[in-house]
Amino acid sequence: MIKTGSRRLIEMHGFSNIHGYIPWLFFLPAFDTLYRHHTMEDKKQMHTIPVEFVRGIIGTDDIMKKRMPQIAFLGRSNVGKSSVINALLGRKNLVKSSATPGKTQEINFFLIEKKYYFVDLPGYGFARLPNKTREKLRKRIVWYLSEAERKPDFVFIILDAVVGETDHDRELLELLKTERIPFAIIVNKIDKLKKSSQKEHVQKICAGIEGTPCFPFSAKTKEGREAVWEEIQRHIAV
Ligand SMILES: Nc1nc2c(ncn2[C@@H]2O[C@H](COP(=O)(O)OP(=O)(O)OP(=O)(O)O)[C@@H](O)[C@H]2O)c(=O)[nH]1
Ligand SMILES: [Mg+2]
Repeated sequence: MIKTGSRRLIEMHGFSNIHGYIPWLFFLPAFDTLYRHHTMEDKKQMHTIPVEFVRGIIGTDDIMKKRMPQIAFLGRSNVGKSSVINALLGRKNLVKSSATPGKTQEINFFLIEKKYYFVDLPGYGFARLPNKTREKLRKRIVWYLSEAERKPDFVFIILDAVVGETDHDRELLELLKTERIPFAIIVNKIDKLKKSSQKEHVQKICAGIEGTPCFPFSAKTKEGREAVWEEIQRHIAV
């Protein structure tokens, strides 16, 4: 029965001739890409990207031996690193965010789709944090970027759209360049800017960090989510 059916199909489409397969073979990767893109979009829309909090670390840990890509989120304290991760994953409180700077103190690993990690880091350089806490967090970040067994595969540096780039950000950019870690900028909290001058303002911030992909974003309104996801897709290669 099946044989008859498939044979008829073969005859109808001329597939019995081996040359008939060749043009179709060229289309297959394109179909595959389209299909994968489509399902990823659907998952984001439905907030069903599988996420699992693995653990928070403060130094050497077995998780660094895993071969899965790490996408890290870095930035000044209170800039919205944890909120950006929540917005990207379509969750409200997966990652704890807070109006009090210094909320995230450990290096938190989230396993996404069982294939790659989002890494939420503590913030740096918040003047109102006690010196001791600031120094401890700074050391933790430097360890992760330059001394750990494995470096992040890609880093998003998050800037505050109202504040722009600070000396602390510049210091971090230099470190990333020295360590040859690829990075992009997310300009977060654009909802706080006046609509009329938003574009110009963000462009000015981005222009200061020439040659680096730069994404306007709002964790509050979720604006910019798609563009950031497209960038992530380029670096997870799974
Ligand atoms: N208006 C607005 N507020 C935001 C946005 N993103 C974050 N926030 C607020 O900024 C504050 C800090 O957010 P977090 O996500 O905790 O910031 P963080 O960078 O993880 O902070 P630390 O863990 O302390 O370094 C919270 O009160 C958030 O609600 C945004 O896009 N727009
Ligand atoms: Mg945080």
